[in-house]
Amino acid sequence: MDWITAKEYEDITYKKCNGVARIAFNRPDVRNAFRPKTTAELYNAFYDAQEDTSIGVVLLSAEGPSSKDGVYSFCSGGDQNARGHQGYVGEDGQHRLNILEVQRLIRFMPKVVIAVVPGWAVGGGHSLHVVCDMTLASKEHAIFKQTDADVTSFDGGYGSAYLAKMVGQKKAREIFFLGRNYSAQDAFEMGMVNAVVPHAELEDTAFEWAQEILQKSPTSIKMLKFAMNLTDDGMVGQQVFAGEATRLAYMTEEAKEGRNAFLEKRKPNFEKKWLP
Ligand code: S0N
Repeated sequence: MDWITAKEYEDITYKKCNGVARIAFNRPDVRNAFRPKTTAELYNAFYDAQEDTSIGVVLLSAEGPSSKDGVYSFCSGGDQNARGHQGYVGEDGQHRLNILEVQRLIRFMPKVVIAVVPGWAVGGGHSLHVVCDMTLASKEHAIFKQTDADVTSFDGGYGSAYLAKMVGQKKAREIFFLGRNYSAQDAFEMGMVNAVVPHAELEDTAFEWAQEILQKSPTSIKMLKFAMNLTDDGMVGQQVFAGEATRLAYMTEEAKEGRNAFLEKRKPNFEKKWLP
């Protein structure tokens, strides 16, 4: 794979190759915790990947291991050093909760996002893997854990309620109420990991999965993602799905006639085809 750096950042790396974008946490010495700078960079990179028509799949991964102790991590959630009284404090002194904006972008972007988990996925880092469309995990090093109730910094949205839809109510409550460690195999058996992969093959496997998806019809993939989101996302899910239905309608002769008739100040002449 010949990854090309798409943009230089401080807290993440961002590369592209053959229809795939790879966005990776790059603070391995703090288990890839995110601070406001990290979330701003993530949002910027995800938005770029969404807008780039050559990109069909995004991998959310992590650099590592830690230079201090050789431990691998995906993400350990919000950086507790940056945490103030109302959120996470950035260089501008403002308190923000902007990881939720990143979650929404992952959730609503019309492309598949795969979490590639090489090590610890903890707290808000666990929630990020939950919100991704699929998860691949390192057999040797991935550990899934929810510490939200230990540090009073909890995700009551996708991270918990959507997780419960994924693994079932009892298991989700166990994950949050006990805060135990779960291996990649445990997570696979619960249904929150798609595949357990030998560590050395993790990134290649993620790239291969992406290449398989890229062979499919982009419209089908997008509509299927939005359809599967819809029932859990309420009116916003309907809005996202319906927006794409409108786009498809724009492509019909009927829609062209409706627009042209308005611009030409005449009555539309729809060919009356009330298809069954
Ligand atoms: C990941 C854990 C389990 C790893 O344990 P291990 O291997 O024993 O390593 P440590 O020695 O603990 O850590 C190594 C070094 O990394 C630093 N570090 C680790 N995690 C963090 C972190 N999250 N923030 C800051 N630093 C971190 C350690 O301090 C240590 O540094 P040194 O070497 O200098 O001693 C373990 O590390 C762990 O439990 N980490 C904390 C996990 C955690 O509690 N995360 C926060 C959970 N909450 C959220 O993420 C909230 C999410 C969120 O942002 C949100 C969600 C919904 C709505 C709003 C929000 C919002 O607030 O925005």
